Amino acid sequence: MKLEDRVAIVTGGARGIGAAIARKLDAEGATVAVADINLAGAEEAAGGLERGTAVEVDVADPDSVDAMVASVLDAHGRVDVLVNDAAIVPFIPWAEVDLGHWRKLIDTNLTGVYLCTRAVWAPMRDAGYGRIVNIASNTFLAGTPNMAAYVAAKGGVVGFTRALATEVGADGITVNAVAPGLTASEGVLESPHKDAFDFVQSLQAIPRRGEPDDIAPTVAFLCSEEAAWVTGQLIAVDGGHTRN
Ligand code: 4PL
Repeated sequence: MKLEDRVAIVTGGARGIGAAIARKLDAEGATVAVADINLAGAEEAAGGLERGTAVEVDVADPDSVDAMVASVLDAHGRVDVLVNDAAIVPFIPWAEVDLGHWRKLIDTNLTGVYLCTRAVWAPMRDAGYGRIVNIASNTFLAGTPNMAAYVAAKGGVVGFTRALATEVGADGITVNAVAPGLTASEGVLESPHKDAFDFVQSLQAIPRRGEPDDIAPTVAFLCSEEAAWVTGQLIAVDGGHTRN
């Protein structure tokens, strides 16, 4: 298997795309720490895995993030893989965006990626090995409406991915981003985004609904040793909705 003896953290792993990623990394042999602000959800998701553990984290809170990574290092002795999936997915017309919303989205969706990455970086550098995969969004490529702060944060995630990759490549650490399109996660299905599936399907090369399990294999590849020569990249995984 691709990830035997590897320890992975998946933020936002309690449900949706993060949970699908946690299942796939587990199936490939990794020990997966399911890290989520919803501890009960993380425990349920981890309970369905071969080697899953649950840990609570608010990715926007530096102390919470540092404690989460410390607990994973304490339990497993290493962190080989970080998947930054945790994010808020809003549906809010531009006219209703205020500074509070803007700051909250940037704090969670962009600063959260920075904080989690910062917390795993030193152990990865010391080990001379690491795989960081940031879950961006094809909304950054498409300019999707009703989520301006989200799209801005995801654009920031792509920029951070490119810049960090350059600085940590010599330490054996790769940093990549995956851009899912509209995906039938629990969060999307309980939001107004669920009404966009027909329209988005009409733009895709492959005319069906994207599912969380459609995203996970590309993430798992980037988390594997075999992806050693791929870094700083953004890969859209969206049925051909966008191209970059
Ligand atoms: C195309 O990342 O990529 C809606 C909601 N539509 O969160 C997303 C598209 C949404 C998306 C996304």
